[in-house]
Amino acid sequence: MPHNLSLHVDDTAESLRAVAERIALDAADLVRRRRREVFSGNLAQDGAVSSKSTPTDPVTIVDSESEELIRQRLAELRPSDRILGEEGGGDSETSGIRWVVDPIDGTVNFMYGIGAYAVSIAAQRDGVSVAGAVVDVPTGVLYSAALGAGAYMRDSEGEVTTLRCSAETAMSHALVATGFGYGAARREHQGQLVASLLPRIRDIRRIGAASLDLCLLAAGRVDAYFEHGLHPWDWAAAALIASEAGASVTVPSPTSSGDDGDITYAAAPGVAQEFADALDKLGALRQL
Ligand code: LIP
Repeated sequence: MPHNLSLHVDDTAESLRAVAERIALDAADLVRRRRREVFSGNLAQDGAVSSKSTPTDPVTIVDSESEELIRQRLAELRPSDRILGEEGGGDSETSGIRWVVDPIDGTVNFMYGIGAYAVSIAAQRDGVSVAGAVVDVPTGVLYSAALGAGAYMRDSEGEVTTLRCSAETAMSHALVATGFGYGAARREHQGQLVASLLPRIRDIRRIGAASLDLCLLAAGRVDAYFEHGLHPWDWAAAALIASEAGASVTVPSPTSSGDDGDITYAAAPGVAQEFADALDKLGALRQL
């Protein structure tokens, strides 16, 4: 059911966070319901799935339905703001307030029924994220932040927890999340990079959704994250959540697209410098 949208909406970060939360929760409700209707196990209705940049880069009708709902709600609450969405696009202009939307982050997981996909909505002011919400669709857990006001997690029972990164101080003990692009050439480079990093860290986790990777960092469930070639909608909300939880976070420029191959990386403060130095020594700070 749509959540009550009678919000007093001004341009403060807290007000924008409330809008992002409400709409992300509504979109997550739709995605959860529509998965039951459109998929039977990992078998989709005819015509429900197509591909984008490569045959293994999917988009489903539910991605489009989720983004349509998000755009409708934003048009009601924030009619003069710009929107950039994974499926519907948008202008690259970053001045003023721009909403950056991933209607389903982790679409492959969504298709296969693997419980790690999210709705991500961020508000940016002049290209900088000032509010963001990520909803873990299968669990209903909401991650949220406003610039300078901290980050928190609200579980499906309504329990609210302030998010703080882990206290890890040794990279050799760090659990590191990462992800891979859809193009074969970039994947080859990414695989070589992971192989070089693996002996230097505790282990790798490949969750399959950048927004959830960064929220896990914010919650102290991984100690660092890196990935090349993310689009703004992958990181716009969760990078702010991780930063407000105390992580050191580096994101591409707001006008960078995933095609540029820029790196996004973030780490708990105790391992951030060592992690950044290791990436630099491996040549990973350049575009892949
Ligand atoms: C996904 C990212 C993830 C990456 C995947 C994919 P999508 O986004 O969130 O980090 O490793 O390859 O790009 O395509 O599911 O919205």
